[in-house]
Amino acid sequence: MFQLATTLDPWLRMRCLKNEHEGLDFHVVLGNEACDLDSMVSALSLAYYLAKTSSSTNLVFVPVLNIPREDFPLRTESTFFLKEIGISKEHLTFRDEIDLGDLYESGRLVLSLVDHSVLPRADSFMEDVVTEVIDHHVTERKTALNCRVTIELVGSCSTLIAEKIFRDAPHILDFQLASLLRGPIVLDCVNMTPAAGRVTPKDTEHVTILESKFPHLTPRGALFDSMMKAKIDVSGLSTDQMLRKDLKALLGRNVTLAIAAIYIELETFLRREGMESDLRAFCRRHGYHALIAMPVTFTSSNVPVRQLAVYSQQGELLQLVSKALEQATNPSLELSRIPFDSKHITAYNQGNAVASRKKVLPILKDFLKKRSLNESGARPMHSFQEAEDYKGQLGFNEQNVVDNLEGNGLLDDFGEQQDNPDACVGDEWKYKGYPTCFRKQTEDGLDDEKSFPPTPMNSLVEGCPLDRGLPKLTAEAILERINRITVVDSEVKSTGSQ
Ligand SMILES: [Mn+2]
Repeated sequence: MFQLATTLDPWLRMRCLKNEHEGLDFHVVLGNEACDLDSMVSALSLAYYLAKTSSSTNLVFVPVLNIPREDFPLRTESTFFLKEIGISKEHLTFRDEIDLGDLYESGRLVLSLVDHSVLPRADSFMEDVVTEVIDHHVTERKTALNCRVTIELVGSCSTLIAEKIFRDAPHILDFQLASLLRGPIVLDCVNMTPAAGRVTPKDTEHVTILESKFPHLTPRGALFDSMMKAKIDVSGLSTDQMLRKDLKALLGRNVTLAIAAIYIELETFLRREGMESDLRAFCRRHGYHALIAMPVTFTSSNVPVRQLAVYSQQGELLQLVSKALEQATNPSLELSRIPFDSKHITAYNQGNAVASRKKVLPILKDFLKKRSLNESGARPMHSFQEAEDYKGQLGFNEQNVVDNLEGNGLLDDFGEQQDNPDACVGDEWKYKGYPTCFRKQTEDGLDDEKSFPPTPMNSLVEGCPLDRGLPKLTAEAILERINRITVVDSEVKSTGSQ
């Protein structure tokens, strides 16, 4: 990629020299807990803008990525993008590297929020130092005298930051900052394709200005394609990271199941060195009794190939879960055993290639419910109603532990998406970072408490458009899929999702 001397990365490096900041006050620009590309870029670019335009000498401006550093490698398109534009991840500040609570308590903190407008519950005590909000989601935030709120429902929050910079400080724009700002806009707006229903005239206007000022920016299409590829590239991830990238957990009474989407062939996955000890460590570390891995890959003609593996250290549980999946009829997964030499793993090819994780989850929920009922004692239920009532006491719930893979709408699941500008594309990781005591009544009448709001479409294994194959990244294929997205999206919206 064409590069010029830049000031942004060196500026970020200075943020890291913490001992330089003693006695200073902090103005932190905080992205949302999903820490998708848009959130990250909005935080970096707004903090840079503030630093370059502030006359204050006792304020240090710090963009903070609202995840632990440990989780950053899971955001594969963000790590890819930063590398492309020459910003070192060593120069970033993550949430676990700055004690915001401490700064707040000592009266040294000011906050700007980008790509979200209200602090999550765990952070809400800092609400009174929020002086600025820039967001592109529908919000219930009340305007307050001491807080400047800019909310516009554009395709990408980065558009709003770009607008601010064009308007107030065009002189700070250099090649790197322009590259930085354009990336999430192109990604969130599905390569600025109107049919995707995400791009607004303001997004297009600002991308066009950036491109006219910096004609050597990577062509849009190539940038979009490479970011899409990076999104599902798990080649650099450890087993633990690969499993955490797109994970759901089902909590039964005494059993917790993890269901992980993975994007490489099962054989390749299982043959990784030290795999069994990795799986054991993964389950132990996160408290799972069994893991169901659901690889999805694609043939050269983009037909999805699904496989499935069950892992558990507990022989009986392994057999029971495997049997439940083998014998499922609604739908039948059409599993055929792949010989694999381990007493802790059963491996399958899944003949039913449209049975996504969304279809597999109810099978496993059902398994957990029956198991809990069996364990709950010998007394038979006297009526169906009694059994139904009893189910409510099982303490069964589903936990969405996906906190990354901001799938792109082209690839993702539409079942649980939220009515927000990002839900369709780009950064639906948002809202999925940390527990928010989210409750919703599920269709089976159970009060389904999740640590996270519903998964917006974010997973290659969840189903929908991807069931028909990985999108070919040609203009025609994108348009064709986008038409589908638009339809599904409006359906979801009309049902009042969220
Ligand atoms: Mn966003």
